[in-house]
Amino acid sequence: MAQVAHGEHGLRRVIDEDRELDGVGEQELLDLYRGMVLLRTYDERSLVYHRQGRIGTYAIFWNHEAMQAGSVYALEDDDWIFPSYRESAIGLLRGMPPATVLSWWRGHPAGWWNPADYNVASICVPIASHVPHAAGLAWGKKLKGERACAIAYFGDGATSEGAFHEGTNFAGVMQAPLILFCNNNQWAISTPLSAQTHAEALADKAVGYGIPGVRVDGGDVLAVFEATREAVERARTGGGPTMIEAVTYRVAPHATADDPRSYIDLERVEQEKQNECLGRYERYLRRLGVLGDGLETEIKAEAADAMRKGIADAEAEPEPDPELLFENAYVVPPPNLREGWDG
Ligand SMILES: Cc1ncc(C[n+]2csc(CCOP(=O)(O)OP(=O)(O)O)c2C)c(N)n1
Ligand SMILES: [Mg+2]
Repeated sequence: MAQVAHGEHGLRRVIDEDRELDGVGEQELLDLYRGMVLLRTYDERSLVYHRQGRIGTYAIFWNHEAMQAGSVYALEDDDWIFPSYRESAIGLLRGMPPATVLSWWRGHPAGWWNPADYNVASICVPIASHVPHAAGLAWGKKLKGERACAIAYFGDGATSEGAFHEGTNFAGVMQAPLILFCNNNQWAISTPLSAQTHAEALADKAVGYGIPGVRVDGGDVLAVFEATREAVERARTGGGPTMIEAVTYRVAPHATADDPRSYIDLERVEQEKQNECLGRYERYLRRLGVLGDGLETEIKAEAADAMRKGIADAEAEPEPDPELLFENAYVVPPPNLREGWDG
């Protein structure tokens, strides 16, 4: 395993360097591709479903698929995933039905899965608050002598939150088998990275906690996979946590409720779109002769079918009982709530 230097600033790349990875043959390359296409299809269809009023506000992750699929592909099924809202559909890579995630965005209780069914924790909306949870779970795995590790996903903005620092410090001190995966898309809603931090690189924050920090090109699915595979190996062999900063650029609005035209550089967005992660990977696979028109069409049709079924299943869910809202909120419901409800 390559030794990762503390504070490595250059972005690791595989696709643009036309490198091939050990242990990654045609089958593995295509499995990764299927995962990316599934995520991309989920994302693009979700935007349409939102516009049609079939799901609520939705956090778009277009051009984040390489970070999500590349890192999950380096895990085993026993390893735990802690997603933020940006990785809402990451469970699909573990066999979660699209209807479950769509139900989450519909605010329907069918969207709350049992985390132990997939080793995927609940989607976290309060920024960085899942980092200490992930550190605790990873430490627990170590205490029990289990092989599994955990990965927590968060954004560049999350690195300014106390919970990120507490969780990262804790993981470092306990040498918990944790991967801290930062999707640095350079925006936190309308706050640019330059207003977020004066640090040269977000990966440098790990160094202060005695943790290796690695920077990768977040649009290069194989570079993400390689960096995560090394971090997993480190975690499993008692080497403790690793922070991965995957650098990319947000080319979509923060969410469907956002209009970035008032703050973003639209020329830069257009430029970044030209090199978006799925197209970049497709060109690589074509260069290798692994992907052709027929297979691409087939894989995309499969994903589109899965989404059609997903939205149909989500919409077929019976209306939830409004009492559920209060079911887990109070041990003893206040009398005035009961009166208001009944009357
Ligand atoms: C604790 C907390 N504060 C504020 C918010 C409101 N909020 C939602 S998304 C967001 C920006 C987060 O940006 P970043 O961490 O870069 O993640 P990205 O959305 O870019 O993936 C903010 C401030 C929140 N959800 N939680
Ligand atoms: Mg961000």
